[in-house]
Amino acid sequence: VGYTNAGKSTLFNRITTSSVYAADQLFATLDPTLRRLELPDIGPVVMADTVGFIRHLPHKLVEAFRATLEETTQATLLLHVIDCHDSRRDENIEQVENVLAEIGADEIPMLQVFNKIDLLDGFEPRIDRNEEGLPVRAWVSAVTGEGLPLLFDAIVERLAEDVVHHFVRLGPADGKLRALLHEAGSVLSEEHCDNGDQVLEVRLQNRDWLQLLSRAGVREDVIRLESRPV
Ligand SMILES: Nc1nc2c(ncn2[C@@H]2O[C@H](COP(=O)(O)OP(=O)(O)OP(=O)(O)O)[C@@H](O)[C@H]2O)c(=O)[nH]1
Ligand SMILES: [Mg+2]
Repeated sequence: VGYTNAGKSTLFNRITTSSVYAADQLFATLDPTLRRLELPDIGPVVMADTVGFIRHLPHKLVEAFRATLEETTQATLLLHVIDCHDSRRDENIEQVENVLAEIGADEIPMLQVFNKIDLLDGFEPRIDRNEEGLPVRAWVSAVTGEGLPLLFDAIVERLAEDVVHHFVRLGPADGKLRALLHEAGSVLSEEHCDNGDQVLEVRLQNRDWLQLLSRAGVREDVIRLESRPV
């Protein structure tokens, strides 16, 4: 997300098609604004490019954009792309944060991306962290590529916060959950038990895990194993 002209699409294309990452990551295009990528220790994720926000978005327009922006509210991590060279940088940040609040996306974890550092004199790419040591801001240039490896690591670090790794025992009635987990690319291994049950090793974002359980109508305490089966 970000103010219009901040460099969101440039960054999106750069990250998702860069030969550096493409070499050992698997990218598949789903839609021009959606790309699937495989992140180390995280698994498959979908990255989305969004429409730019503008100042004084009329309330009617906010309504019209609501469907598009719903994608934003479904995100696990928002990258707020900011043109750090723009004289209205701080107003733009505030404006975007206001729109995020308006669409109910202000509680979603966010990483600020201060883009266009090539336009600042002698500025080195870097990551700023909060008191807990979490990356909260990346200084990069989508055009020159400076800082993008740091940003990539910061994204992985922020997503890893919320990843769960479970072993689940599925019986014949749990076919729907099994299918959903496979569809999400979350199954690391599958073992067949003597009684016909299966033990699946899964890894995914906690919020996706809870959502899949709910879609399948399965209670977590019934299927989740407390420890790795031996
Ligand atoms: N100098 C410089 N220019 C950049 C950088 N990133 C993007 N731009 C330029 O900024 C302009 C806007 O880039 P886009 O990627 O289209 O911006 P956007 O945020 O997707 O814009 P909207 O989709 O309209 O919201 C283009 O002219 C880019 O070439 C950067 O790191 N440095
Ligand atoms: Mg764009």
